[in-house]
Amino acid sequence: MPKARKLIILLRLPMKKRVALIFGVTGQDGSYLTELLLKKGYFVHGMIRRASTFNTARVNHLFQEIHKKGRKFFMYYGDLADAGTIRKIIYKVKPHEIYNLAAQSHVKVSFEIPEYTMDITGNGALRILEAIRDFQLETGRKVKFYQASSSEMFGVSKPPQNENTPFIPQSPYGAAKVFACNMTKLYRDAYGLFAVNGILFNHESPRRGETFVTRKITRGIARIKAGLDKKLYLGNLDAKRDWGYAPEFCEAMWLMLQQPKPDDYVIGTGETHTVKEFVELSFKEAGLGNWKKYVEIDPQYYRPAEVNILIADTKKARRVLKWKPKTKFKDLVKIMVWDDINNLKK
Ligand code: NAP
Ligand code: F7E
Repeated sequence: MPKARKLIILLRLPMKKRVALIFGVTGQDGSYLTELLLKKGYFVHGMIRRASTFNTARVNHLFQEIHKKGRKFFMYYGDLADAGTIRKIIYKVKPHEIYNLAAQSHVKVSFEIPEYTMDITGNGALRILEAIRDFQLETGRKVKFYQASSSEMFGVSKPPQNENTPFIPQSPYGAAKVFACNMTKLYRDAYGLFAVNGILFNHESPRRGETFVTRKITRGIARIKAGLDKKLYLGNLDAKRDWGYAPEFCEAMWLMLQQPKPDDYVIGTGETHTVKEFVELSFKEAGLGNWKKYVEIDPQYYRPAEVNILIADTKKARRVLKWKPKTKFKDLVKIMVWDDINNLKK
C-alpha cells in the first residue's frame, strides 16, 4: 500500500481515549496543564475545593457547558485532606494519568501553618498513592502518577542541584515535599507503580499566585504605574532563584509520563538571578526608572530559614526527555510586567 494512503487510514482511526485526572487543577500549573492536555485530545478531570468565593479564575476560559455533547473537561469537589473523596473520584474517572499538583504551596506560609502544610502537601500525596494502589489491584488497570516535587527540597544543598543532590529542606513546605517525594519513590520501588517526581525549580507566569515574589513585584509595579500605590514592600532581595516559564514546565510533566520507565527529573533553566535583579529589570521594563525610589524592605517578609541559592542541573531532562527551556529571564519579566499593567488598565 502506498505510504500516503497508509497515513490517511491511520489518521482516520479513532484515537485511544486518554483520561487524565489533575489534583490542583485551579492552580497556576493546573490551568496550563489542562490547556495542554485538552489540546492533545485528553479527557481532563480535575478536583476543586469548595470555597465561599470563586476559585476557578484560571480555568474559567476552559469550562464547557454541562450538557454540551463531546464535553472533555470535568470538575469534582474534594480536598487532599479527604481520602474517601480522592478514592471515589479515581474510581469514577478511571484515569490513565494522575497529576498531583495540589499543595499548600507557599513557603513562608508553611512556617505559620506547618501541621496543615504537612497534612496537605505531604500526606495528601500519600492518600493519592494509596488510592491508586488499591484501584490498580482491584481493577487491573494501570495508572501513571506524577508528583509535583520541588527544588525547595534541596534547601541549602550546594548548587547546581540535580537528581542526586541531597535534600536539606529549610521549611515545613520543603520537608513535606521531601516526604511526598520519598513516598512516590517508595510506591514505585515497593509496588511497581509508574510513579515519577518532577523536581521543578521556580516557574512563573501571569497566572502566578499574587503573593509569590515575582508576581508580587509585577503586580505592585502595575499599581504604582496606575497611581494606586506609592511603595512596594519586600523581604530578602539577595536570595537567588532559577526562574522559568510555567507553560513550558507543564510540557515536561507530561513528557515524564510518556517515558517507557518511571523516573525522577529535575526541571529548570540552569540560570540563577537575585530577587533584586528581578526587581531592577521589572521597574526598568515598566519605564519607572530607579526601583530604589519605590521599594522598601519589610522584615515581616523574611523567613525563619532561607534557601539562598538554587540552580538547576537539567542534563538528564535534556538527554532523556529532550526537554529544554525556551523563555529567557528577561522575556519572562517582560511577559509578567506587561500582563499586569495591561490587566489593570482593563
Ligand atoms: P498553586 O498555584 O498554589 O496551586 C495549588 C493548587 O492546589 C490549587 O489548585 C489549590 O486550590 C490546590 N490546593 C491547595 N490546597 C488544597 C487542598 N487541601 N486540597 C485540594 N487542593 C488543594 O501552585 P502551582 O504554582 O500551580 O504549583 C503546582 C504544584 O507544584 C504545587 O504542588 C507546588 O507546591 C509545586 N511546585 C511549584 C513550583 C512553582 O514554582 N510554581 C515549583 C516546584 C513545585 P485553590 O485554587 O482552591 O487554592
Ligand atoms: O520566594 C524572597 C523569598 O515565595 C522567592 C513556590 O512556588 O518556588 C516557590 O517558593 C524568594 C525567597 O518562592 C519577598 O525570601 C523577598 O527567597 O516567590 P517565593 P519560593 O519560596 O522560592 C518553589 C520551587 C516551590 O516549590 C514553592 O511552591 O523571594 N522574597 N521578598 C519574597 N518572597 C515573597 N513571597 N514575598 C516577598 O515579599
